Amino acid sequence: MTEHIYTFGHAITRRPATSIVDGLRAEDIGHPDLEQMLQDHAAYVSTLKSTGATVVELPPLDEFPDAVFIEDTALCLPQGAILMRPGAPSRLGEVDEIESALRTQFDIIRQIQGPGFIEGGDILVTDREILVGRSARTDAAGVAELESIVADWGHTLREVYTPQGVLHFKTDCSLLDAETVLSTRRLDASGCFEGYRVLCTASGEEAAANAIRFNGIVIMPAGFPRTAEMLANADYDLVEINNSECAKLDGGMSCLSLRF
Ligand code: CIR
Repeated sequence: MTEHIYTFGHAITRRPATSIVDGLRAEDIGHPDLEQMLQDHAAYVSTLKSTGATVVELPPLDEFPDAVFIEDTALCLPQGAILMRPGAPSRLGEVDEIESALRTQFDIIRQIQGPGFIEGGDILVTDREILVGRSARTDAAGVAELESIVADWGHTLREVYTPQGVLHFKTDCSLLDAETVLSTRRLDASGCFEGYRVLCTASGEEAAANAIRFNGIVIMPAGFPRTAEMLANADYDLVEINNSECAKLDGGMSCLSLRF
């Protein structure tokens, strides 16, 4: 396969802990069931592995209920890894926990020092640029600090906006290939994807937008048949994974791994 930003040899995941019932959520629609989440997580890990990637599986962290959503703690780029500074106070300590795992994989590690905040869920990396959505978790100072780091590595960063009331930028979009993104209509309406081919989630299926392109496959949450059909018709090789439990905590396919 040609090398693209979605060509990955590695991923890091973290198993959900029993404390997952205390995870952050915008709206309480019931406690996640740990057993079901563990099953879904195992299916996710084996799907990543099925593409030939090596997957590091980190142990649960009971003191950090949201630590399974590991994507928010770092940004991994071909030149090195950058430790984030989560805007959710209860998640700040997750960064120290991921640092040691990243040190075994990356020679170069930089860190967002603050005072700004930024979470990985707000960052979409495409072949041509890094899009960062300001949100309730990612502020202008966090974006500016990331920009100064990635500029040294030759990346262009573009600041965009996460729709009001949406947790992260990537809650509402994913990269499908070098030219194409999957987006909700509300996010696409902001104009942030001008120059890309945009496929929009079916109405009522907005939660399907948090998918990931991982090597040859697109991993998406199960239960969104019209969006899945559209993607299959567009010739993407889909794997659907149950996301009922992570969805109770506003999490989805991208949040569950760091990919590099
Ligand atoms: C949180 O509110 O931080 C977690 N419950 C969900 C994080 C989801 N992460 C992501 O979309 N990258």
